[in-house]
Amino acid sequence: MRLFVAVNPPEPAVAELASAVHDLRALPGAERLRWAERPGWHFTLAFLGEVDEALLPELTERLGRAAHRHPAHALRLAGGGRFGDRVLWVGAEGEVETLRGLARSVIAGARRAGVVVDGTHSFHPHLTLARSGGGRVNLRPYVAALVDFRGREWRAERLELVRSRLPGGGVPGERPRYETIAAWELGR
Ligand code: 2AM
Repeated sequence: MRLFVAVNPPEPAVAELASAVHDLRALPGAERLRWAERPGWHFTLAFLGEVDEALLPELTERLGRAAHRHPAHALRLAGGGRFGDRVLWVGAEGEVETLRGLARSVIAGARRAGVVVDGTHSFHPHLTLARSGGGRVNLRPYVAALVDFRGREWRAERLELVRSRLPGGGVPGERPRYETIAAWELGR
């Protein structure tokens, strides 16, 4: 099964972001972007890819330990950026170092459980808002529109192991479905 490990912002922070995204969607070219669906907005700490179900018991054990070792921490959604012209994201401010440490433990734990985790990219906390489909869209105006976005503070308290089911029917524009299959309170 296809898995990733994430932290999800709580509803009040999501609602503020939704209002900023509503404005972004009025910018030129917005209809050509694939917008991530609001219920799935998350910070990916590690993308695990296809994981053999046999590894799940050890993986969940190790992720639970990683969650235990890092405290709940204060974050806010703030600013924006892009990965080339492919991905538009909103960033995080606050106790980001704690989130980074958690991501490192998650990756190390997953590896010890036998999962092959791509380690070529350094962890860059971001919540993906939109991806460019085939059509090239200049993302700079979107990033500029997010510069002043600074949401309320919230506490990252939960680590989640999420299953991603890719759309099967080949329906253009269909999004993956996310399902949390295990979760742990941080620092407990
Ligand atoms: P992204 O937000 O930067 O696109 C579920 O697909 C999550 O895992 C997404 O948030 C995605 O990050 C992340 N991810 C990281 N590497 C990925 C990959 N190779 N394929 C799909 N998703 C990946």
